[in-house]
Amino acid sequence: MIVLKLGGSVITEKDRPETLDGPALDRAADAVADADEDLVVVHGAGSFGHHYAEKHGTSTTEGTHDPDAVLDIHGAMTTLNRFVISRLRARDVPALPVHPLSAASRDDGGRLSLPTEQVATMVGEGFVPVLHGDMIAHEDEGTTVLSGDEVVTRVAAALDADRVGVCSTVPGVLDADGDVVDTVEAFADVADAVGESEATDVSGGMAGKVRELLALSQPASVFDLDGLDAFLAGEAPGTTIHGD
Ligand code: IP8
Repeated sequence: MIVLKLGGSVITEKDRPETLDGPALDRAADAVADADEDLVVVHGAGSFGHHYAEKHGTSTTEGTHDPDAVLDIHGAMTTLNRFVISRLRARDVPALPVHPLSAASRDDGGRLSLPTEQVATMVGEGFVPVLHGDMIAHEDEGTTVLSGDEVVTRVAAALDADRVGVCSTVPGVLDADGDVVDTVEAFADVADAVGESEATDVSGGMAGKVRELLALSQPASVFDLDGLDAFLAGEAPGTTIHGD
């Protein structure tokens, strides 16, 4: 089973609020429709979630108790989720939505609880669950942002995924010269090179992604849309991140 993240910056116009990158989403949906293995898809926020999260001053650690803020961000994410599902359904992919706000939470130490039994059962029944970054309840903070990368690592670990793929706007983790790093085994390998994401991103850009993926026991690949078909065919395009 593969857990595939479609980066929010890939499937949306990241600098234009709530704007889909339709051709990019079509390419991703074509690749998913051609995949032979069981899949769980997770998508990021791009311009649907990050602008609202920034507007309301919330992030993975800064909370909000304002229900309208939560509804703005969650509403934008469920809109994007509907777009993703409908493009997958148009290609006969048996995609079903799973919204983390309804089930996940963090305790006062920031530890995440994300039930995954329904995701496992959906996969077992032949569906392709489609989860996303979201707002979730957070003890003493109200609500905070749950990044798609956190969803990826939790689902991959809980369902014992064989491989994890992160489809990004860059062809892999880039070193200081802009070249793709083949393999990352420790954050220190790339700490100097992975800065913050340029566009609005409240959940840590490439640095956050690498940290999340290093925590996995499964190998994870970071690649761009050009690498997606190869990844789904069993190859390891871009950067491979091996945790311990
Ligand atoms: O794009 C962020 O998810 P990401 C989710 O995977 C929200 O970092 C709601 C901003």
